[in-house]
Amino acid sequence: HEADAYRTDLMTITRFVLNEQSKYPESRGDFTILLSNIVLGCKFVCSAVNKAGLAKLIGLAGDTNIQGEEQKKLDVLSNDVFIKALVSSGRTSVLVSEEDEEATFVESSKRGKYCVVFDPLDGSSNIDCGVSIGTIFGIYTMEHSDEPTTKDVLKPGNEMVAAGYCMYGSSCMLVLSTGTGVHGFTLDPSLGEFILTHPDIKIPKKGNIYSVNEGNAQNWDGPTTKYVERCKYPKDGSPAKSLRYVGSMVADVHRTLLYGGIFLYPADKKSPNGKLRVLYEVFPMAFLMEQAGGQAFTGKKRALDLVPKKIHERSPIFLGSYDDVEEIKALYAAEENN
Ligand code: P6P
Repeated sequence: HEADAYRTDLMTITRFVLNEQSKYPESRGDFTILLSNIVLGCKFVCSAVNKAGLAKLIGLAGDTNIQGEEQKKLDVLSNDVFIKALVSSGRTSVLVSEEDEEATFVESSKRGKYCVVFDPLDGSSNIDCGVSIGTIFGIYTMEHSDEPTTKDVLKPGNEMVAAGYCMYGSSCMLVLSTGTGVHGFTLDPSLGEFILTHPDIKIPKKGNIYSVNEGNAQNWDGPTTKYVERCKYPKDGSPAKSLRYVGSMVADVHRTLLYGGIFLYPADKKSPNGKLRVLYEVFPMAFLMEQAGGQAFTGKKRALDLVPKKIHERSPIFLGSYDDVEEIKALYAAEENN
């Protein structure tokens, strides 16, 4: 009987990915090296986020820290860490970050075959009130060895080879898919390792939670208005759904993935393309939802079939349990036919 305190079959994220990659004899470990650098970034951000409150207490935040350097905002700091880790991995060529207006093109001596799109600290406006925030990332491969351009990342989400997020909350959890299902890893701070705690996550086929910012209701279009109405006043005698909205995408999507239901950030009159960004919010979460048996819809098409024209382009998004998204697809289709 193994002592509960020390399990000996520790499946760390690195071992897990090595096992996955060993299925591809031609793989040279590049993806494993890329991922280990993303994991390093997540560990750094986790530690910095957990100290954020304290940093304010001991005066590290604000204008200068104890070294008298300009104390960077956490999202800028996180971005610097991810950019440096990804460039120095020697496995990337193009990087797109929510924090940087322009894409980063890696110098030729350090180029690799992957392109990474990411939001280093999504929901960072929530840090000061202790709400969970997260890093979101998606990975494309480079199909050529010419000079990299933004064309290497302005691709449909259905060409992504991997996607994931790391949620900095009561625990630090990294949820990842490399195209063979979705797996959750929890950081064990005593080991400094992400341990496989949620193998092969599948989203319930139908849920009883809807997640949307009701404050935008006056600007919604017909199908979204009808759908939310149905959640609150079901016609078929079923119980009304519960509303859960954190306002931090990683937290709302993580709950949806584990408990089921639907997350909506619809278009509205003020923002015809909604608010969430295609490359590093919509695509990675849509990739994960499909891999977990759910789906993701833009109001017009399957989210992963979108072809972005600009690296910070936005799109409306409806994602979550398969049956719940089917319902809103039917309402948009009905409007299309009118
Ligand atoms: P709203 C956070 O600012 C964010 O980018 C996502 O993490 C979150 O889902 C969304 O915006 C919340 O937007 O308009 O409801 O505050």
